[in-house]
Amino acid sequence: MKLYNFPQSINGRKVESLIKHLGLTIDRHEIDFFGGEMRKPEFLAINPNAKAPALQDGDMMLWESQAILLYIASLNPSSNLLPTDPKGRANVDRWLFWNSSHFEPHIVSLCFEHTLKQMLNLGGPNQHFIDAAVANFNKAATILDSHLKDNEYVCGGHTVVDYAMYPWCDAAGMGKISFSDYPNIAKWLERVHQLKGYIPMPSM
Ligand SMILES: N[C@@H](CCC(=O)N[C@@H](CS)C(=O)NCC(=O)O)C(=O)O
Repeated sequence: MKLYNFPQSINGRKVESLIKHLGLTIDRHEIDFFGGEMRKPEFLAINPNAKAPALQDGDMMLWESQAILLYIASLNPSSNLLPTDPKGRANVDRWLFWNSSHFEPHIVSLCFEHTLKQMLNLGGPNQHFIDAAVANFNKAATILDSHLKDNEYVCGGHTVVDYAMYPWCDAAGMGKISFSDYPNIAKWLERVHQLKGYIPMPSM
């Protein structure tokens, strides 16, 4: 197995966390992000989306960080990070789909508008996008905060979902948002920071 990633990739940290948690030794290719490697045909053959992370396992090229999490966890069932009973698995899928549809994109938009755009010389923040993303972030964070009031981790016990969700939550400051109004999310994040697979934010 070979992981294609670059150190600043927040989505890549989801996968790196699971690999660290499981203590797996895998091959790695560090992508030259700033040198434009992801736009080259060789990388587009691995991930046509020109994004990291991507995983190669034999003849399979797998992209989308959460799909990679599910794949690696399913190869390591003894880790108990991916329930095998249908209801437990449906619960994991539900929160992963919710994360990628209703939660993470708003954090990503705010990080992009406030920080990443300037870093990549793509112009200044767009207030219209910011207002919409803040409203949507607050709506989703209210739901997650209420859920975490009675759950130690997102799916009760620790699962791949915690590794899928924490890296963008850690990046919230780049999007000028915080979890100070969401104490149960803040406490969950503190718990995740104690887990074996936790990897702190690199400098950007
Ligand atoms: N939904 C994808 C998002 C991947 C993604 O956006 N990765 C970022 C790094 S965190 C990237 O490669 N961005 C480069 C670009 O968009 O040019 C996933 O979860 O893997």
